[in-house]
Amino acid sequence: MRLLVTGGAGFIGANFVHATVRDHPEDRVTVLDALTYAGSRESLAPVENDIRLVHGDITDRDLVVQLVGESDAVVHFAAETHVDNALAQPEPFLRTNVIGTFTVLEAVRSHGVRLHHVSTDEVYGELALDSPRRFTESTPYNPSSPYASTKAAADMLVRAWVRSYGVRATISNCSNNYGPYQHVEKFIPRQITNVLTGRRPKLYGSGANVRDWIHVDDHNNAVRRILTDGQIGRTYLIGAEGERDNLSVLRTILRLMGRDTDDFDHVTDRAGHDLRYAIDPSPLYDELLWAPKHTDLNEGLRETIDWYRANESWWAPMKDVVEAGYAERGQ
Ligand code: NAD
Ligand code: TDX
Repeated sequence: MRLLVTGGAGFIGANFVHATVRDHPEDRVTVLDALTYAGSRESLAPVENDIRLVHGDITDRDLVVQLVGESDAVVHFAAETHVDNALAQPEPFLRTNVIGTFTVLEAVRSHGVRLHHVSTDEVYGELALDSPRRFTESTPYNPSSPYASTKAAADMLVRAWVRSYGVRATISNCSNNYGPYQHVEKFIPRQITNVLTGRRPKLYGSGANVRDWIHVDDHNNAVRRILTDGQIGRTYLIGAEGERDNLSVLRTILRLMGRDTDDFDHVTDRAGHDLRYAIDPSPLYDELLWAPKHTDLNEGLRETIDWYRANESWWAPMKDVVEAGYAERGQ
């Protein structure tokens, strides 16, 4: 398969490319990535001789049409992804997440190419902490943040292009990922690298907010399964039943790193901070016979801490800039 991977120099996309090169050497992979602050060539260094990396923007219509025309399938990861950045400056989220997805859709429409669109559980809004409910594919969209609303808009465009133009697309909405190559602006890598650089971890509000954690390799395995066996037009929710509140994730990190579990700061809470996300992944288990392999979050965190310890040269150049931005916002 000739695969075009948008956003393949970012966290999840790079891990997807690594797994594809490892598990499907018969595939030919092209990455299209704008190499924004969130993307890096270094994340693809281990596979640089096995893939083609095109430095370009998903809103560049001519480039996207050309690359899609050379592909059998597109896996669309490229997006602006950080909720705190969206709150501070939403415009790039509109451009990349909405116009960028529109551009990809028009290109797959003109060439009749298969598309898998990667999205998030944040489109569903928040659940109450004590609710027995979890998100399913029929949960109504109710996005809270500028980030989530642009991802919701993109999902709606994909659904409309399937129905109106017969585009062969699937959508997945996944829960919070963790693992190697995640940007240090995000919760887990931020706390690990704060400890590694002698800073104190920073918890928003009381830390009662719950996220449903999944290892990035499990997410990517599910994406691959949907790409090959998924039903066109369907939405699949991807999750690994890893609900945990932020305070307990932070305390686990501190414990695994040999620190006092109270050795952190409470900082200004995120505006509109969603309380809880939780995915019901049973259709993926029952219909596509998928199951996560990384089911022990503590073990996954231990491996992730080891990765950040061993790969300081990957994250250190971004760390001071990210922390300066957080400090300006009182976080
Ligand atoms: P990331 O921010 O680490 O990477 C995004 C990548 O997209 C970067 O390499 C960046 O350079 C690239 N990019 C941004 N704008 C672009 C543009 N205009 N043109 C081309 N490339 C551009 O993000 P991630 O965490 O790897 O997320 C990947 C996808 O998965 C996103 O669509 C996100 O919404 C979705 N998702 C993420 C999570 C999570 O927990 N991280 C969970 C569910 C879904
Ligand atoms: O320093 C921090 N302290 C803190 O308490 C940061 C950066 C975050 N948090 C909290 C906010 C959230 O409740 O931790 C939780 C996770 O925060 P993020 O890593 O920013 O993730 P989240 O907002 O949940 O969104 C992530 O998962 C869904 C990704 O960034 C999205 O791209 C994805 O769609």
